[in-house]
Amino acid sequence: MKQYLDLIQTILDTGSWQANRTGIRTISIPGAMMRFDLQQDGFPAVTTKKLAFKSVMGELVGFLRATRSAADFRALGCKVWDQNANENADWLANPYRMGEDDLGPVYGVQWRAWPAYKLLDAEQAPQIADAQQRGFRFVSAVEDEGKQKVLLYKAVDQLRECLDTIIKNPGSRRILFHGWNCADLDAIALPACHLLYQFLPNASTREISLCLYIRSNDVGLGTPFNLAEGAALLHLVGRLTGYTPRWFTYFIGDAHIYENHLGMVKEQLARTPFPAPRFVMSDRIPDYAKTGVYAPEWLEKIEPGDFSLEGYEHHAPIAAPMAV
Ligand code: THF
Repeated sequence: MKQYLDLIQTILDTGSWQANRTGIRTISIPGAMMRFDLQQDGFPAVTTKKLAFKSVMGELVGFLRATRSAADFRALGCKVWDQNANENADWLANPYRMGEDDLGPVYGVQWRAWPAYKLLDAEQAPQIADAQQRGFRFVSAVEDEGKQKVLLYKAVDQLRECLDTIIKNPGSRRILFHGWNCADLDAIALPACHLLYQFLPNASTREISLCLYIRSNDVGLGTPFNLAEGAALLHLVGRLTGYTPRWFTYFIGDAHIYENHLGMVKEQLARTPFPAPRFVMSDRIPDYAKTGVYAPEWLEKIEPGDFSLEGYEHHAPIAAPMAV
């Protein structure tokens, strides 16, 4: 995958060194972009080292199931959350941490069950009725700053709502889900890195694209995972809604390489990339384009083994430590 190697080279050539929360310095550039045509270019799996594909798909399935425990990620074949759950001193001391392996309401919780509250004036009956009609449930009557209010709550399944909109209103430019919940930043092991996913279906071409924004990306370890996850998610959403996955555009805010990953990335620059593999999804996932059956429950039913790579040629694995 040439774009990944170009990104590494650009960071090494033009980046600046900086300290950060982990104690391991990074060289970084502010702002980077990669764009893949999934029809022409194949699947964006790194080939200049071995991508831990099973682990990546385990993580994606964990997100889709709103997982908040490193133990649940492990059960899905993904160990990359263990250190963030159990080795970060700030998180270990955080009162919101619910014991061993807990991560708090990370990624999937926000994707599938974003906690939404409304504190409405008790006299505004039409507003209360409208909220209830949209799925908010009454929690309690409260007095706030001398006024009578009602508190309503809803867990918003942002991802499901994206799929519904792709089906019903593909021209919408609002088909997105967000992982950055300001109100929960104090209660999680790690604020979301990949945080904004926007789907762009086109009902004329029957193609669907994805723009992903990542505020901070560990180019040595995180980027290969997040690239594969975004592309796999676009394939899955396309299958469930009847669109062919097309453009995957990947934006990074702080694109960085940790000092102790320099050997790994330089070794990759010395290797010649192989042609991209093909991404294959199990036939048991209903194809909306063929069956006309809308089955969004597959967002939860999917298993890591439903995803595989065909013709994945790669260089030898390179191990590197994750900065905590
Ligand atoms: N913290 C840091 N420092 N970097 C990250 O990329 C990162 N993440 C997630 C949360 N915190 C982070 C965790 N994602 C690996 C891969 C993804 C991670 C964390 C670690 C990793 O070690 N990969 C190895 C082994 C994989 C395996 O065998 O399972 C690899 O070779 O790819 C960014 O989302």
